[in-house]
Amino acid sequence: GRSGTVAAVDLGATSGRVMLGHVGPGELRLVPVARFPNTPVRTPDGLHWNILELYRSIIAGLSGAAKQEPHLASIGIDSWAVDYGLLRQGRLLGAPFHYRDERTAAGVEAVHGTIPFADLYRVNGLQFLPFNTVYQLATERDAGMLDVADTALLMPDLIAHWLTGARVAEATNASTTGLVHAGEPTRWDAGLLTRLGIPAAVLPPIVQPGDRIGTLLEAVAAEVGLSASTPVTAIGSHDTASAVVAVPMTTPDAAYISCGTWGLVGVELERPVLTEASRAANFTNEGGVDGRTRFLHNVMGLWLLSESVRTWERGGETIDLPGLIAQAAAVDAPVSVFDANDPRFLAPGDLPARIAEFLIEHGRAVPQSRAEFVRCIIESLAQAFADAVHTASELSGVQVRAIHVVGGGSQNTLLCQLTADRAGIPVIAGPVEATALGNVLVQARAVGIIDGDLESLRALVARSFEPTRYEPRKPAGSTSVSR
Ligand code: ADP
Ligand code: LRH
Repeated sequence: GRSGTVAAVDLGATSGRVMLGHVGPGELRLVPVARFPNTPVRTPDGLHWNILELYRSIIAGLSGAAKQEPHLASIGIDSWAVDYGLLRQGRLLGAPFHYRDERTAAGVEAVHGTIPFADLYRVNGLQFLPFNTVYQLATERDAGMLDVADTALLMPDLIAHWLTGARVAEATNASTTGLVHAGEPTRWDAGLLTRLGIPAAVLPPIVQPGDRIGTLLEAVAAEVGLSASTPVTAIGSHDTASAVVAVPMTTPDAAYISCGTWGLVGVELERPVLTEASRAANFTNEGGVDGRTRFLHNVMGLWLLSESVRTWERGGETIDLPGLIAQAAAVDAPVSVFDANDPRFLAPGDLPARIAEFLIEHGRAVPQSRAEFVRCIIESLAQAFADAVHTASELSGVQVRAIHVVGGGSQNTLLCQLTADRAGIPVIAGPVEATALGNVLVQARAVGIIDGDLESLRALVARSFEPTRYEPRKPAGSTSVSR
C-alpha cells in the first residue's frame, strides 16, 4: 500500500491546532505543528470570534507544516459548528458572532412564530439550541444584514474559501444549521428558506466529506511554501463529526462522548430518530461522515470548569488544571450535584456564582473549598453524561456496553472514572486528538492513501492509540445527591 502525509487544521472553541497526519498501511501518526488559543473578543455589539487572528495562526501553522513536509497530499479544515461569516463581493462583513453571544433570543421567537418547534424538528431533527444557525440567520434578516450579504460561509468553509477561493458548504456542518433535512444533508431545504425569508442565494452548494474543495490560491501557496496544486479536501468539517470518525468503537453497542468545551454524548445510527420522545429529550440528529447520523445531546461540558477557572484567575492567581483535578479527586466528603445543562451556564461570566445560585435555589449545600467546588462540577458533569448515555440508549434502542470518551476531556481521569461510576458502564478514554485524527483519516481516504469504511478507519485508530479503561465502581453513597 501507499503512505503519505496530510495536514489537519482543527479549530476548537478553546484552542486551535495544525497537525501533520502520517498515514500508511497499518500506520496512523499525528505530529503537532502549531497550537494556539482561541480567545473571543467582546465589542459593544456583542461577542465575536477573532477570525483574523485564527487565520494568521492557521497560515503560520501551515507554513510550519510545509517546512516539515513540503509535499503535503492534502489539507482539511474543521471547527465548531453553527457559526458563519457574511460576505459581499468576497469581503467579510465584520467579525463573525460567537454562538455564546446573546443576541439571538428574538430570532428564536421569530422562527418559532413562523414554524413551531415541533414542525421544525420533524424536518431538521435538531435539538433546540438558541444559537442554531437558523435562529442566528433570522436575527441577521431582521437586522437587514441579508439584504447586504451575498454569501454566508460556515467557519471551516470560510477558511477554505480564503485558502482556495471556492465557496462551498460542507455537509456535516451544514447539518447543524437547521436548514437541511435530517439524514439528508445534500441540499438546503427550499421550503424552510422561503418560509423564513432567508435568500437561498446566500447559501453555497453543499459538498460531501471526501470531495475536493479546490487547490491553494497562488498567493496562499507562496505564503505558506506549498505547491499551488495542493488540494483542500472536504472532511467532516463539523469538529464533532470528525471526532466521531476517530472514536475507536469496535462494536455497534457503544456510546461516545466527544469531550472538550462541550460534551457531545450519543450514538451513531444509520438513520435519524425523529420521534416525539427524542424531541422532548432534546436529542439531535446531526450528519455524520459516510451518511451516518450522529444522534446525540449537547451537555455543557468542560466549559463549566474552564470558565470557572477563568473567573478564579481574574483574581490574579494562576491555576494548574491537573493539580486542581487531583485535589478534587481527594475530596471524600459528599458534594452537591447541579443540573449541568441549565441554560444559565451558557453565557460567559462568573460561573461559580451561577452554580452557587443554582444550588441555593434547590436547597443544596454550596461547596466551601475550591477543591470541593471542582468536585461538584465534575460530579455534575459525570451525572449529565450518564443521564445522556442512558437516554440515547432508550431512544435509539442501542444497548450501550462501553462509553468511549475522546477529546481533551479524556485526560480528566476523575471525570472518566465518575462517568463510569454514575453510568454503571465502563469508560474507554482516548484518543485525545480524535478530531484531528478523523480529519486526517477522511482526507487520506479521499486522496487514495488508504481505503475502507468507517469501521476499518476506527480499527486503525484502535490499533494506533492505547486507550485507558475505567471500570464502574460500586455506587458511592458518599457522593450522590438526588436531582
Ligand atoms: P475544544 O476542541 O472544544 O477546544 P479540547 O478537546 O481541546 O476542546 O479540550 C479542552 C479541554 O480539555 C480543556 O477545557 C480541559 O478541561 C481539558 N484538558 C486539557 N488538558 C487536560 C489535562 N492535562 N488534564 C485534564 N483535562 C485537560
Ligand atoms: C463542539 C461543537 C458542538 C456544537 C458547538 C457549537 O466544538 O461543534 O458540536 O454544538 O460546538
